[in-house]
Amino acid sequence: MFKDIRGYLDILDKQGFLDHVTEEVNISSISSRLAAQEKKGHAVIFENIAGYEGKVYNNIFGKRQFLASVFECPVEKVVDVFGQRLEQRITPVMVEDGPVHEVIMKKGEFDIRKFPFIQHSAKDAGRYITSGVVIAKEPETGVRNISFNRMQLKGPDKTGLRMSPTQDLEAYYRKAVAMGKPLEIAVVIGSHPMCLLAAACGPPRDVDELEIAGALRGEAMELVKCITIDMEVPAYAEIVLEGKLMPGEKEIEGPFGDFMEFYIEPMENHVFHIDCVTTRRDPMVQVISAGSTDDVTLLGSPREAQIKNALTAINIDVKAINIMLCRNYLTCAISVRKQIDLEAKNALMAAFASFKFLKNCIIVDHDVDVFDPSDVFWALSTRLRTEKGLMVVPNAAGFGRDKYGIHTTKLGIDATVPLDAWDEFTRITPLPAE
Ligand SMILES: Cc1cc2nc3c(=O)[nH]c(=O)nc-3n(C[C@H](O)[C@H](O)[C@H](O)COP(=O)(O)O)c2cc1C
Ligand SMILES: [Mn+2]
Repeated sequence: MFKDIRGYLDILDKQGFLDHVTEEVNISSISSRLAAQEKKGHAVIFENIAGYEGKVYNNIFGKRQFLASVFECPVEKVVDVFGQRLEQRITPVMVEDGPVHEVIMKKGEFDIRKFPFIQHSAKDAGRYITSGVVIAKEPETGVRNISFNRMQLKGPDKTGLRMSPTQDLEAYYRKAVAMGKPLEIAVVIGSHPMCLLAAACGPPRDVDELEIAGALRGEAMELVKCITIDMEVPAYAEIVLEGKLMPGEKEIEGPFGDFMEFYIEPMENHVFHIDCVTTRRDPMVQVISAGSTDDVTLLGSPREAQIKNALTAINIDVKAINIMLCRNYLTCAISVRKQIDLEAKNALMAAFASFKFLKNCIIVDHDVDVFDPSDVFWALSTRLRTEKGLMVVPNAAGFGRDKYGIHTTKLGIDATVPLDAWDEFTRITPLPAE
């Protein structure tokens, strides 16, 4: 497998899926250009940003088929390979040195604002680090955690940092505070795609997610020791910020446009103090807009694997699953080959049980293309028997930032054909060509 993000971008480039923007661009124009790029479905790299050091890349998961390059399997097999590898662990290996230490800058020698991190949405508080993978250690056991956390640029060596109360990182931080010490963290920018996926997948607490990154890659992550903190980071990353969160320190952060396409109000959040920055030569910065294909792929694709595993465990014959149907991971369409007439309801219960944030789930037959929203809506309008096919679960735990609150009502829809009625429900097909 490719070693780092550069190797991955090379693959996309060879496939004709990486657009190079070589003309000089203004940093404030990048956000709207990303939206256009997303429609096109190609990854993009901005190579010349006026007044800034380094390149910016985005849309690395621009098409679902890109995941086939990441997992080195046909696109329809990604969910299975992902599901199998999520169950495995490969312990990282320590290496003496790595490209991420080609440039080392101590406090006073760097200004993180010189990197081309962008402002993503019109009303955001400013420029943000959006692709930062935070590595932290459980203060007592030393078990590593990796997670995404947005960071608002606040100074040459300071950012705001948002962690939700349910994140493992927050639990580690609370423990450090109870022990009266700062929580050291390393923030990785320019990660291997498997490292990004491992950071987004949120397994049960106290699993070293770098072992999951290794398992997803099928080979151990190579790590180097940090310069100023007791932490290990991927040797082939683009940029690492080393520093700490001080006990009890909070400041206003935000507003910030999130993946549901609403703004999060300004709030008291943590502060990240940076002591050292290390980079490769000519480092590249990944930017991830909230609600973009990259964001939704990172959030959604591990959940597809997890939900499919849960359905397979109760013998539901899943043909395909798409949790990115509505540009987030709150609504899922699943096509199944039904074996028992009412088992779509069991499939719905398993799906809701296996992923708490899931708000709506639609089960369709195997001949419906869950990757084509119009086909899913076709099934709703032709095969759903509304009086029988709805399953409403009032007031279950859902996604915390749902505008209607964390207790949401879940809607399950069985839009499948009664097993004994296939003769009437078989779709027309074109006359085969001679
Ligand atoms: C691009 C991106 C940005 C994210 N930003 C945040 C964030 O700012 N705060 C947060 O709590 N979770 C954020 N998440 C979700 C966490 O990464 C995710 O919940 C992760 O599983 C948490 O891991 P942990 O529970 O092991 O700490 C983000 C996810 C993605 C893909
Ligand atoms: Mn974790």
